[in-house]
Amino acid sequence: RISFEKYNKHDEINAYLEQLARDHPDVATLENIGKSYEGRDLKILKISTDPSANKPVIFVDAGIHAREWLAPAQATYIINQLVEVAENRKLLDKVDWYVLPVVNPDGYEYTHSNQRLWRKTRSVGQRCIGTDANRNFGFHWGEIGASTDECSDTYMGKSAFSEVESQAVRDCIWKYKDNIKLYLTFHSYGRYLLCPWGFTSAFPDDYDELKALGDNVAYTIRRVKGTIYTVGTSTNVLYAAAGGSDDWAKGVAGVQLAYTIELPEGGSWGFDPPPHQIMDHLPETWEGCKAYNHYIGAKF
Ligand code: 0X9
Ligand code: ZN
Repeated sequence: RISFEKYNKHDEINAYLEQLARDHPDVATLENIGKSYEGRDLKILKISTDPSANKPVIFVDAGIHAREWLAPAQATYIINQLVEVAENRKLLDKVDWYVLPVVNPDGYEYTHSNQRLWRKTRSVGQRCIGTDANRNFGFHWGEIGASTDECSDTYMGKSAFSEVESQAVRDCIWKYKDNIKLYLTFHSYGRYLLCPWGFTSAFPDDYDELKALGDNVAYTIRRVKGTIYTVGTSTNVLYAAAGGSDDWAKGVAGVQLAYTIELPEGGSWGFDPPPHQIMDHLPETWEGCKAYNHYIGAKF
């Protein structure tokens, strides 16, 4: 059984996915989408009551940044709710969910064993280790808010998609791009619902829809216990940073609706709500996910 009273290691999360695929083959299927730099399996759980029905897909990933521990916990909780809670099965009538809980397992494990605030991948460079995988996607790569210094926490990488982890996310989204209608990538912290673009202050031409949906989700979350999210484009409400997965999903793969969700802060550094506070956060965000689910089910 998975626990949300602690932060699970990568192998515990993957073991949970394996167990769900074994115990619930009617809704949960595992797909290996590659390996991390250090050789850890990147596993995506496909949640569908009828894979042949070509339903719209909500694609979720988390943990692209190693230290943002609440994000993999949130993704795992979404899986738990969709697969193990009977009353939530109805959410799958019109929608499939694909969830990759830990994009960057090497970094995630490193934050458990060595350095709590590590952010990047663990690929070995000339002088320093790691690339910021969320500066490594190939859309306006390196144009703004990314570093060419290998040792920087926001290092963009030696080329677009230099990292096997960003390649794996790219290839998986590309493979299912005709069905993916919504891309959610979980980060922390700051309580933001960010939509493209992150590489320019210009607004996408369908910004009104992105903003209205984001506002609806933020309102849904706020109703739970008052947590307030800010909604807007990355550049306009946070900062400009090119090479993010959200911009690539929308700008290249054509996933119209894409959001980076910055979960709430906690603990000493913002990235580390103590274990007993994890469950203060996950259920309210899940309510927001249900609002997304409803929108996608109604629209497509
Ligand atoms: O800087 C980031 O990658 C994200 N914030 S974080 O504090 N989790 O590092 C925001 C990414 C927003 N999206 C783009 N800039 N494309
Ligand atoms: Zn992040």
